[in-house]
Amino acid sequence: MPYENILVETRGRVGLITLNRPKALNALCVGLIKDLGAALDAFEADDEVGCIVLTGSEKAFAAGADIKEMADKTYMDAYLQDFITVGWQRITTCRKPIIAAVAGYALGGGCEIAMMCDFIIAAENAKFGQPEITIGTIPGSGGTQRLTRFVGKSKAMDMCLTGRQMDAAEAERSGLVSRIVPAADLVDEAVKIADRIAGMSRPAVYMTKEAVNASYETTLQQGIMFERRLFHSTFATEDQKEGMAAFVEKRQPNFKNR
Ligand code: CO8
Repeated sequence: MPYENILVETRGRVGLITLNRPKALNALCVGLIKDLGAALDAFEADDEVGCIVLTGSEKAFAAGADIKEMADKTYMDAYLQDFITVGWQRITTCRKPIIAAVAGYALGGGCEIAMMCDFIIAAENAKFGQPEITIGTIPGSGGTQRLTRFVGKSKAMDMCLTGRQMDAAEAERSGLVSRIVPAADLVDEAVKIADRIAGMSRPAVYMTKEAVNASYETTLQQGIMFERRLFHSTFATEDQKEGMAAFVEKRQPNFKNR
């Protein structure tokens, strides 16, 4: 399927989506969000894809929602169109893991999209921020909520109230990103990590993702019980038998349900 605002390819069992609106620093226009949703649908349906990487350019992962597109919206437009909700949430409903590989600017909606992914790998030049306040609005796609959960209230409040940017080192220190890599290696490193995940048992991958995500939505005791039930259920899978047999036999596992 041809896309106008993104590039899509597979590398082995990894689906790679590259945001591609260079003239607008990958500003997230409606067409881009539609393309992204369609690409995720296609990868989700493809059994040959086990993990997805979402990236941008070296200068910008995404510089936010498209300001030119939304500048003249009225309250009624925003409310009746359910602006933001439609399309943007597709990332959060994907069962396959999505790694955000961020170089350059991840601002506003760009930072929010990165935070919707399962984890973030940053290039040394990555810059994260929620600058909406500088243009008279506030984050609209989870920025005030997810950033607070990642970095805590003090830093999230600082970022959202001042609009300042956080560099890669601060983002890693604060728990927003999982690793930093040289900009030139970003996509290759992200694909390597995604490939490792894509080689695991798919049911175990899905269950891991469901269990970690549950920790945001529930109490510790309920989360632990949810995890326990999923853990028990892995003993009904062929891949658990294969994984543990391979360990005992000192060989690599050959998972059936990848
Ligand atoms: N929207 C539209 N166009 C943009 C955006 C954007 N967010 N960001 C950059 N561009 C365009 C510029 O207008 C410029 O286009 P042109 O050449 O036609 O004038 C081109 O990209 C290059 O940008 P700059 O010349 O500004 O490049 P610089 O290197 O000088 O600066 C910056 C880079 C610092 C990233 C700067 O472009 C900037 O501040 N951008 C805006 C950042 C911002 O405020 N983002 C938040 C937007 S609001 C938001 O995301 C709300 C999210 C709510 C949920 C989503 C709802 C859909």
